[in-house]
Amino acid sequence: MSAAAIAQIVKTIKREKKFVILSHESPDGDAIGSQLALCAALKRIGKDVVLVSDRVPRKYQFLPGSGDTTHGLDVSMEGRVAVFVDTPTLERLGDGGGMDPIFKSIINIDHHVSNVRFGTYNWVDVSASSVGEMVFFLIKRLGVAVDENIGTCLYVAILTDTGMFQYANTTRKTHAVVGELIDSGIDQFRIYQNVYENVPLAKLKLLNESLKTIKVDCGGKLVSMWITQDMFRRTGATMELSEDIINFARSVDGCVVAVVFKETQQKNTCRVSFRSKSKKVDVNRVAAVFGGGGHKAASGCTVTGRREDVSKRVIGAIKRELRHDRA
Ligand SMILES: [Mn+2]
Repeated sequence: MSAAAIAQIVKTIKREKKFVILSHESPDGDAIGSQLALCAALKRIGKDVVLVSDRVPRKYQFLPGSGDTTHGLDVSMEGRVAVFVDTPTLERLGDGGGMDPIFKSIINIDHHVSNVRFGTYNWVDVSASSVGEMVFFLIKRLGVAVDENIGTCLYVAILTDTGMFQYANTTRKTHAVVGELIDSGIDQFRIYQNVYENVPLAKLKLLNESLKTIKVDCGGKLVSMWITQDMFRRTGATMELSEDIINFARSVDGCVVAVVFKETQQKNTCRVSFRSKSKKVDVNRVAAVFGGGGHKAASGCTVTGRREDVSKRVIGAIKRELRHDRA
C-alpha cells in the first residue's frame, strides 16, 4: 500500500514541473520542517516550487529557506501540483481552504490517523513519528542527497513531533533516520537552542497564569488547564506561544489525559488540545466527538459555547474515553 503510494508520488514529482507545498494553519515544527526540506529537495532537481505557509513561528525562523515562504493562495498557484504535508483535512488549511480545485493534482503526505485521503495520491503512514521521517525517505527516493540544510529542517520536524524522542511514536526507524541526519553535518546543539531555549518572557508569564488553573479529575487521571483571552492580554503572549503549555499538564504524576482549553479571539470559541499517555486511551476519538481529530496520543478540536459548558462537555467525553484505561 505504502510502497505503491510512494512509487506513484515519485513518478508524479519526476514528471511534473511546477509545485506548491502546503501544510496546516499555525504550523508546528513538523509542518514547516517537512515543507522546507521538500521544497529544497525539489528545487535541487530543477523544479519550480512555491511554499505556502501561515506565519512561521519565531523559533523556526532560523531554518534555512524560512524567509522564502508565501502567505495564502492566489491565482498564480493555478495548475501547479499541490503537495500537502502533515495536513489531515483540507479544513485545516486556513487561508487556502476552498482553493483546492485550482491544483493540477494533489499529493497528500501525512501521518495523522484522522487523515481523510483528500489527495489524488495519498501516502498516509500512521506508524511514522513525523512527516519529516517520511519526507526523508521520499527525498532519498528522488535521488537527492540530504545536505546540512535539508538535514536541519528534517531534524526539527522529527525532534518536535516526537517531543525530543520521548513520545511513544519514536521508533528504531526514527533513530536510524536521525543518525543519517547527523551524518549530514547538522548542528544539534544550535538547533536545540533555537527551538527550546529561545523562550520569550511573555510565554513564561502566560505559563505562570495558566498553571493557576490546573485541575485534576477522575482520581488524578485527567489534568486540565485553561488559557483565557484575559491571560493573553495581561501577559502580551500570542496564541503561538501557548503551543506546548499542555506538556506541563501531561507531565503530572498519574496523568493519563491532559487537556488545555484556549479561548480564541472569537467570542465563546475555544481551541481544545488533548494528549494521552496511555495506549488504550485514544484522544483522536475524543476530538472527533467535537468535529476535530489528530492522533491517538495527541489531538485537538474547536468547541463553541460558554466556558463552563465547553468544559463540562469536553470533560464528559474524556471521562467516557478513560473507561478504556481500566486494565
Ligand atoms: Mn506531524
